[in-house]
Amino acid sequence: MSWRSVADLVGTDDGAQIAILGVPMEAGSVTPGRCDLAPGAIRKAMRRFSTYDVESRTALVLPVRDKGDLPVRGIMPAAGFETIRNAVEDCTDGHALTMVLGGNNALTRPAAHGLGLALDRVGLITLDAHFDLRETDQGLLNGNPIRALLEDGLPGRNICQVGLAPFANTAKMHGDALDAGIGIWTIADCRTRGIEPILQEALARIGHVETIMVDFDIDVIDRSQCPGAPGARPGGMPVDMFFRAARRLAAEPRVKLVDLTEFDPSLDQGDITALTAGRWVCEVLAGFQAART
Ligand SMILES: [Mn+2]
Repeated sequence: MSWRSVADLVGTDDGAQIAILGVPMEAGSVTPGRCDLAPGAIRKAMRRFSTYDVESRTALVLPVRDKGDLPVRGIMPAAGFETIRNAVEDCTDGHALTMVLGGNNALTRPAAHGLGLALDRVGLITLDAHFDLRETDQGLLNGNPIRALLEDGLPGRNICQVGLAPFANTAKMHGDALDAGIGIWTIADCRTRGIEPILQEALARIGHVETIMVDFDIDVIDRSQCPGAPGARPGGMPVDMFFRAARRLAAEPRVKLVDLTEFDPSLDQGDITALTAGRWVCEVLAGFQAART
């Protein structure tokens, strides 16, 4: 007898509480690669997970609406803005939780706008090794979505950044983040204190916002556990901590939108990163189901 896989939850039911949307954007990456292959690789990996979680003794049962992939391959982030914003808005209008499968991290800016709210009512939590605060004078890239959102009017005090890595950012970016009022937790903070109290603190810090987006840039994960992310480095977040963060954040009622970015299947080894991304889907579904149904 074959088991029921997480891919079997996915279908065309418009009444589903959860939607997934593929955003295969690759253009505008500081290091060129093939992030556009990730939505397909993640959907394929989902077939390799059972719906049953032996640890919580529960099975995933909620249907998931697959909204397909957007035609953004080869399109620069500035040109793809409306396509992504509009499609994400269509998802967040009709579903309690939308999961965006990237694509590079440039998609986070248009996706945040897809919540359809004034940005002062939106909170953003990033799990990322980087501030993503590169200047925008050379155009929109995967290295500057947070800078672009600040420039769009997202208040810095509505942003929390978790998992920042040493020797992967600049003093200027750090100073700008502090000046903007962004909440900052380094990877050492995560290791020393554990991820749960940090996420509690982050959620409390943005207690004033109505809706939250979480950007999961998989380059936050330790490189040995995430070879398919060009920006991942040794000393990053242990992958089990990443999974616990996904489950906890998906359980938060204000979280309506999550993305997974920077997975480049062409760099993967032994399907490590594909299976990590697939497990991320499982954890998000588990967190949502446990707390919000
Ligand atoms: Mn990033």
